[in-house]
Amino acid sequence: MTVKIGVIGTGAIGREHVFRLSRKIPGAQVVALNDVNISSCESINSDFDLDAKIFTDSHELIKSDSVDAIVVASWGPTHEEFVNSAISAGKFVFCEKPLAVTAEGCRQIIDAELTGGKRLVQVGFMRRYDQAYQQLKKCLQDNTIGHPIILNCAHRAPHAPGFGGDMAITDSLVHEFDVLRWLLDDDYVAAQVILPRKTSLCDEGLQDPHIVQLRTRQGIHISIESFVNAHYGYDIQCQVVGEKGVAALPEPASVQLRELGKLSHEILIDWKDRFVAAFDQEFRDWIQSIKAGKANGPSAWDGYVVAVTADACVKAKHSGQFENIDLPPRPDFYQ
Ligand code: NAD
Ligand code: ISE
Repeated sequence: MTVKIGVIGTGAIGREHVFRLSRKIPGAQVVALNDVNISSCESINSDFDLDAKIFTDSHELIKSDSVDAIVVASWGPTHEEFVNSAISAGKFVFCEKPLAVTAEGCRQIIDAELTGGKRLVQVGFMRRYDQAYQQLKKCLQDNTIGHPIILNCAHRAPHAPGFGGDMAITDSLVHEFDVLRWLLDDDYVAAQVILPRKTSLCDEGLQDPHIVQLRTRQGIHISIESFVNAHYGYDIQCQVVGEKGVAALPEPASVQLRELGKLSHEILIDWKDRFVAAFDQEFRDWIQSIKAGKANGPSAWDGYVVAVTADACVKAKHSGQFENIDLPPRPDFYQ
């Protein structure tokens, strides 16, 4: 069986996803494209030698009989509308983060899925599919370092063009918010944000870096440095301090060089290179789950928890205080 996919949003990541779905993922075929910028759909068809139907109306693409499942990779504020429309059409939908730009929007998507009685939504939290994070999780599950007590993490990017306001939290750190609760099998109860001296090497008026501190139900303390204009590279760190040892994400593989009086190895620059294998695996699993008839990746509930966490962090950034993260009980549907 081939899963016929319609992609909404063919900008930077939409284009990447079309490429991987049509060239790398068995059992998937991109049959439909939509973007407010029609020329980006046309260039995808010609660059990747596809014959996907170009829809000028996203909702027509979602309803089309020729489309089995939808990928939403348009701008964040449009996601909620398209995901709800896919649920109404009874179709599987993969939605890039954020699921919705407000926690209330995520909650309404959950309600729609619950009413339909079937899990249809997967959110694009691809770090769960990264081998390095999976190895770290296995180490914790095997109890190799005892109970985790403290996490020291960093999310550093070379530059953040177009980032304003609280986007370092709402656009980038959302990946940590998802992957760390998955890693620990835990949830957050409170957040505080510390604002160090600003780097001079970023747009005027932007606060960068931030230190986000999270406390979990189990009492684990998490500290995440978010530094999105760190210049030197794209560097994701996660170190777990346990009762009897320390476990950390392995560094991405790179040749170690001894030359000209130096010992060195490269640091990645682009998040796409760091997580390319994770994106591939995320879509392999998504296609398998569609064939099995039940979405099983990061769910609408996970998208909601991340939105609530991001809201608390933004509030904490402005208040300077610890802010509570209040979550309702998780519906059994998402267990
Ligand atoms: P982008 O601006 O390059 O592309 C977005 C595309 O959506 C554009 O081509 C735009 O024309 C189109 N679009 C906007 N409104 C639309 C509408 N109403 N209908 C149809 N098309 C519409 O942005 P991007 O970097 O590709 O990001 C897209 C989404 O993917 C964002 O939500 C972003 O947060 C997410 N993203 C996720 C990751 C990740 O690591 N998982 C990485 C990058 C981006
Ligand atoms: C980008 O939007 C992403 O989602 C990347 O994965 C992230 O690491 C990067 O910092 C964001 O800007």
